[in-house]
Amino acid sequence: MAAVARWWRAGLPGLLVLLLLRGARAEQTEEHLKREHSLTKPYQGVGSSSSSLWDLMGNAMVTTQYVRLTPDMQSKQGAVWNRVPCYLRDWEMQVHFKIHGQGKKNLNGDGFAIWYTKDRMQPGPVFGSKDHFLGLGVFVDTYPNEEKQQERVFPYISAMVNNGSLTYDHDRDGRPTELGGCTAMVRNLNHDTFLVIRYVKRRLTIMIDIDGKHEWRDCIDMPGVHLPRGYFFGTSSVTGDLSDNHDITSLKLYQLTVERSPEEEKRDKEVFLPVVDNMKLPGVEAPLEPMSGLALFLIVFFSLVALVFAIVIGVIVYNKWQEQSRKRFY
Ligand SMILES: [Ca+2]
Repeated sequence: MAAVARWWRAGLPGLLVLLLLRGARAEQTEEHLKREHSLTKPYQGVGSSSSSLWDLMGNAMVTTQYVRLTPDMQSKQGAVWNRVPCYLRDWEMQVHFKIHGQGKKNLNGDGFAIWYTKDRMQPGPVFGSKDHFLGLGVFVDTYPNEEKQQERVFPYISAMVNNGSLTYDHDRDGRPTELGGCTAMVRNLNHDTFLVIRYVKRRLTIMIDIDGKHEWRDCIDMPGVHLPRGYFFGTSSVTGDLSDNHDITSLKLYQLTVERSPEEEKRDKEVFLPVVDNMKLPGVEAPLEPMSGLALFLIVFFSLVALVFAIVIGVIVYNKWQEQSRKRFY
């Protein structure tokens, strides 16, 4: 998969090469497709069967061609969440999506989010899902909320890792907490649009294929992202005064098999809260190790010794002082 992306980006010409690579891509990745974490046509049982692997929420609805998170109407909110927690260490999520509506540029909103979080099925203000989440959120933000922003062209894709303590600043389009991002003109296109989130050896890479050329374009590349295992994949969307159809054609989750050196094994050890290296997330100070019995004994012992010592010194000083004052008096 990675090799294929590199070949594509190298811009090799020729239809034959392209076809071969496409074949290789399908063959190579199909083996690792994890059906329990993938949402594909015809969305068997989604929203109707209790045995489905996916739950619908809010205004989300299923058709034969897509899962519509929100229709192009004001004040809608919808989501679809995987029921099965993901315990893979290295994975890739391919999102096939379509955003379209009547609104002219920048008169549409709000976009959608792709989640890998502990908190599933909880409506809230972050693209229709819970704020102060635990995990990763990738946002395809189609409406610029921050007023003075000439430097950033929307739609804009950004990512955020949260340990539950951070607030997504909606009025500033999440700038204070973003790991990175890129502009992506994804609305009202006639060709298919894709986004891929790759998480390998603690490196988070987000790429987009939105120009109809079957090429992945880099968007975010961030090493040192530590995400716990056992979180849930999901996607959510919200509309406000402005709206769009936010449609998910498929979510395909691939298991990636990589070899790790002993050092990498050590570096990639399990975490229980999301952490990003060299980035201060408030409230993640490591909890103090519970004190051992010996340490506690030593602290109490030396405190007592110090106390006795202080009392003795105090008594001596007091006696001396009394003696002196007596001398002075007589
Ligand atoms: Ca926004």
